Amino acid sequence: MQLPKSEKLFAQAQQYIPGGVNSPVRSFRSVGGTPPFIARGQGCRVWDVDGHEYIDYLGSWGPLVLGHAHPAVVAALQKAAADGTSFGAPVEQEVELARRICQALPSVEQVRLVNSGTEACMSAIRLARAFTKRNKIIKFSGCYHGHADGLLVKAGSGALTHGVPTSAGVPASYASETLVADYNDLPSVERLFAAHPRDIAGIIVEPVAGNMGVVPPVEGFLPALRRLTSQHGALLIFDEVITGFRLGYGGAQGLFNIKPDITCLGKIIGGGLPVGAYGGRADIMQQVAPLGPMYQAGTLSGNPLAVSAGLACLTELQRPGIYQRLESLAQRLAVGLNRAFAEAEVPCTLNRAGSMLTGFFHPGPVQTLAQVEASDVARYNRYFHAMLERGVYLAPSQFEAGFVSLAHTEADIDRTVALAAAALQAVG
Ligand code: KE4
Repeated sequence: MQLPKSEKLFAQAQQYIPGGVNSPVRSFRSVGGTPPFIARGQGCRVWDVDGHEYIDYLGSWGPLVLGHAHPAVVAALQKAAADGTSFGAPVEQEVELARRICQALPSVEQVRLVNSGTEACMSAIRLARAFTKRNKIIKFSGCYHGHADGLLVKAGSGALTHGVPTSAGVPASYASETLVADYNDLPSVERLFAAHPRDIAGIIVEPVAGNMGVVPPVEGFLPALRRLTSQHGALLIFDEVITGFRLGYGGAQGLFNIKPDITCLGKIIGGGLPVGAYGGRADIMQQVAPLGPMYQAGTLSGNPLAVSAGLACLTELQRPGIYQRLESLAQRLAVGLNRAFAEAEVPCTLNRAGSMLTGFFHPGPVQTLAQVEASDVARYNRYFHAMLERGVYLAPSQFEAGFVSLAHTEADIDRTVALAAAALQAVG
């Protein structure tokens, strides 16, 4: 596929920006090739600077559940911008967004708005430590909670002792307070609690993993985490940056009927603008400055521009039948793709939770990171490019989630399925 303008821009970008991107996953390093520079989006489509049109299943990694440039979001932004974008002072809109979040998530009695999912998760961990006065945190390999130092950690050799950094620049001492368990593997969590019965402040978990590709929790996994944390005086932190308002208006916690102690949000609550949030039980949130001793702050937190986009998005998501529509479109896509993979006799396991999905080039099942890592990445990468050349933009990594939006139609889904069949024929 000819991308002359994108190639020129990418070369220029690499002069001024590390790797030419402001976030590594956009670099196409996982799938190879030059990332198309996007000129504009409208509904479920984006166009690159060379004029190629794509049906978009990336959706900016999750925020764009309404699709691109939704009229209600654009109007809200135009109105807010005309009145000033940020004051560093309380504004009415941030109260309304906080109220909507608390109304949507019964486990969240108070919430603090921040500017990214990273900030939300970083702050939630600090809060769990402040509330419990303990230091250790359990995370799961394959789950991602942003790039705060203590979260860029993998299991160390002594898996029961402490984690080791996965990034340069993270001191071993920072990683040492993070313990790493295996997703969907309850014994790996029980062993950590047995080894550290009174040191664990909390567990942070993606209730449906999206950052190793989509891996839903196996039956009983989340209730067991709820039981274990309660038994040991630790807090359960649901990282719903992806799943919040994606899997339903009540998020994954509503779908699975689990009440976490702290919830992290991002992506959809900003409607495509930078907004994150963390919230939970009132007695826990009392720790947060200026009420309590746990400090967290942000110049642009709750700014009227970003919050107005988030409010417009949540208003649309409260319309009757919205999530049934989303489910119907996503199911149509899953059925179609499974049929295309079967007809092409390509071993592929399509994991889906609502409108987030990943096709693993793996015979299945895919319920653990080890199984994810056994996927045929080279085949995924060939399929990715074959789809891109046919005008379908998938997640540029086998280990990321794709998303259906409310802007996709049955015709878009059916076209995607037909193109997938052609792509599979082409790449084998
Ligand atoms: P941000 O700081 O990127 O807003 O959010 C971090 C984060 C936290 N928790 C979960 C479950 C997340 O998925 C993320 C961010 N997700 C990645 C994609 N898997 C964002 C894309 C990127 O890094 O550019």
